[in-house]
Amino acid sequence: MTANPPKIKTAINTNERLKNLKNIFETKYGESPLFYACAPGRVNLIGEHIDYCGYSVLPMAIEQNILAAVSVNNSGTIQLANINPQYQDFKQSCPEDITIDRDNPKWYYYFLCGVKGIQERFGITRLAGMSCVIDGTIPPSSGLSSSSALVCCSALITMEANEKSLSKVSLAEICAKCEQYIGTEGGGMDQSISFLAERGTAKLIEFQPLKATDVKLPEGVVFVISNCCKEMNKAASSHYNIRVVECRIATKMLAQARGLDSSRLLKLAQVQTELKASLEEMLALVDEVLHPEPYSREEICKVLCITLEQFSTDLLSANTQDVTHFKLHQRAKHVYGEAARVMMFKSVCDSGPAESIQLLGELMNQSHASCRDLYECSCPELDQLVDICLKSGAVGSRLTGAGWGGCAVSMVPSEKIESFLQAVREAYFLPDPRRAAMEKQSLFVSKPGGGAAVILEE
Ligand code: ADP
Ligand code: NG1
Repeated sequence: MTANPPKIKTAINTNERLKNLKNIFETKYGESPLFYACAPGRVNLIGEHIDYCGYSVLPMAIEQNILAAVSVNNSGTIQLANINPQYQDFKQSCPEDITIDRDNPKWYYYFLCGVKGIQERFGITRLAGMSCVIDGTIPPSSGLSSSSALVCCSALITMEANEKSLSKVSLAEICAKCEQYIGTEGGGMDQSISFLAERGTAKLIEFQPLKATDVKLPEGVVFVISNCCKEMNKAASSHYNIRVVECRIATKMLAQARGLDSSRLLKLAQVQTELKASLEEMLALVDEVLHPEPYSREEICKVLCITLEQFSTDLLSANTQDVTHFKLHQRAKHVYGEAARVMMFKSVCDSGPAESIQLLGELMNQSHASCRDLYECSCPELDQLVDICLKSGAVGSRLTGAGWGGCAVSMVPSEKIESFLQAVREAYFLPDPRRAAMEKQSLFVSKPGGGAAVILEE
């Protein structure tokens, strides 16, 4: 066992969930767990679909997490079970090169992503054998980062089981990379907040270098998460990677137009850095250089002076090979506008004038409109829910996470919280039996929670 952070100790007998997990573990494997690990999900308050473009985001960890009980042995085998019967048992003796099947993103592949990340980081040829039972409370495929919490938890478990030690920043960086083995070209927001979160504060997450700064949320408001009850599995669809690809192409088109070496640049933030321009100037540049009509492959290749084959291999991902048209103007407008909104949100939180709550609400509403109209990552259910939240007393409301389903986050004055919850319940959940059945876990207040940790039994 390593003696380095991140680690917390908890009084296991006072925690019903841990006790239950321990019982299930003992029944399943006939031994006691050696340690536990947990990694939280998150809600992103503002800054959507810009982490993979190199821009800062502003999430907070939520109480819901992935919790795992673990024992370690020298069998070289990984055995996984899940409290939720929807996720089947898994057992595999781990080779030096772990294979992740992108075409079939089963739950245990997310776990294996974390194992692979640590294995590669340390060049481990023979992994410690591990038996685990997983208990997750984050609604899956709902924009609250259940997949990343599973990857982060698995990396933490693998590090601990193999008696290695890493800083939280290194763990976050490794997990951001290794989750990509599942096929989604995500940014690093989810893994960063899962490791770097601290109870009681939201965080501004900056990339390159990765850094998390406390953001004090205003007094007198609470943040409410509501799930529109439509799931969207990122790895099993191409929506997400299409956006990543569109941003990559827009990067190259803008770079080319300004005489930069477009072959070197991959992210929209890099173009801004190279040009030493403000975000306002970047928004003007997008209007000047890119047209709103979708671009065909041929047009892009002509501008970038590349062949169709180079286009497919260098710019597209495996699951976007069939896409024929790309909306570059709209996507780049969203990214630069949203990046500016994040910085404004942070500075309003820092300066805290009396009217700040109204300003923060407006920024959240603008963010939703941009996600819906420019980035096209909302859906009718989310738009309806956001609308209902605003009519029910929220000062600001927006989709959170990848979108195309999943959750909205609303900022609500504390004194209105009960009437807000009741109004949303009545307007969105109760009229539909399926939603009504999911209401308890789909509408809740969220406070900034703590980060991932290994938990040792006392
Ligand atoms: P999210 O936005 O929540 O990260 P994704 O669609 O990217 O959603 O990932 C969801 C996937 O993560 C699930 O389909 C499942 O494979 C895995 N997952 C989430 N929660 C759990 C859990 N409690 N146990 C096992 N796997 C989980
Ligand atoms: P969720 O909502 O957890 O699937 C995804 C990406 C983030 C970020 C958001 C959109 C992964 C693991 N997560 O989050 O990096 O881009 O969408 O802001 O790909």
